[in-house]
Amino acid sequence: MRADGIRCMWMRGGTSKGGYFLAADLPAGPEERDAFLLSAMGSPDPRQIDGMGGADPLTSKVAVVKKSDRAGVDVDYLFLQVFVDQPIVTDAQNCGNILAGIGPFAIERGLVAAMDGETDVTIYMENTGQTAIARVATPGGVVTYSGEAKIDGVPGTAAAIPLTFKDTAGSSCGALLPTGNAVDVIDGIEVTMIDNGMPCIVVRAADMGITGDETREELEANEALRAKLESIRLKCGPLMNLGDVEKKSVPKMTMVSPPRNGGAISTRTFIPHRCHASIGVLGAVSVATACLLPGTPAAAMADIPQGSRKALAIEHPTGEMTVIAEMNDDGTMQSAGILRTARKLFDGTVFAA
Ligand code: NQM
Repeated sequence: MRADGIRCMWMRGGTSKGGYFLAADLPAGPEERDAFLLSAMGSPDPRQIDGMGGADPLTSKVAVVKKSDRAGVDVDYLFLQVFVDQPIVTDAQNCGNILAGIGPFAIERGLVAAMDGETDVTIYMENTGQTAIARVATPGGVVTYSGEAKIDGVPGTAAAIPLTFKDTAGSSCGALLPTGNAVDVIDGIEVTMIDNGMPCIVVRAADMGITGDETREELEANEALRAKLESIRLKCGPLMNLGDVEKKSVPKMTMVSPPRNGGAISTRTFIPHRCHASIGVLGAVSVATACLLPGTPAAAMADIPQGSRKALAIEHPTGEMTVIAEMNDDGTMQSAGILRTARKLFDGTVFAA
């Protein structure tokens, strides 16, 4: 391993946290790279005691960033999920929360020149081959992390980083509805297999034997629920064009129930083996999209605002995440916007054992 360590910035991106690297600083070969990242995070170990990871999939994440050669794109972003308790590093999913830190990181590392005021950073998401635009606060041409924006699941306030996604349908599954159906029946349960940026399986909470009011801890302690979710997930993986998903962190499992607090819908999400403390960004976009598809279990219980610009508050265990959906005339989603924040936590050198 490398006694000299690798340059890295640790950041909170949205409601997640992880290490942000320049691609050129990491070993080029995926095997050597992944071995380094596993060791740096302290995986596999449920406590990640010998590494930087926070013993939670939401804090065991990595971003690899480089200047882009693509027309109209500033940087390329590869997301890597480092499993906590298994020796797995996977690029099989994207992450919209870690995405929130990419704009500031790219400016801080000199990959993108900042404007005075705000700087738009166009980001190619290598995992799914799609682009997002992040707007970063840069007063005087310098990134600022402090501001008045509040996102549920993070204490305090910070500078707003609005993210906009277009054309995220079929990001990993090849189609918004990979089976061609808005509803399929798996293990006797009606499911919506959907991918508008994140492969998700949306089911009624009641069909899974829960109310949807449970805490993350209560749901994680429910072994019977977890077994039912995993059985459905393993059957859906190949149907969603994801192959065998036993060792993959997709598809995600979202259980929906009617909104409690004036939002569009209430959710509890497994990602896929731990329960999310809130909900993922692209996960929320995909669930919001299911709410807009007539005939789905989600649509039947969702409270959907009128108009071609819809604010859909996706309720989750620690509050809500609002998806701003711009609709096409035919009722499909043209683009999705989400407000996030990020914070630089440390900038230095991270070491493997
Ligand atoms: O769906 C967790 C997160 C995520 C993913 C997960 C995410 C997204 O909250 O875009 O942000 O579902 O693994 O970071």
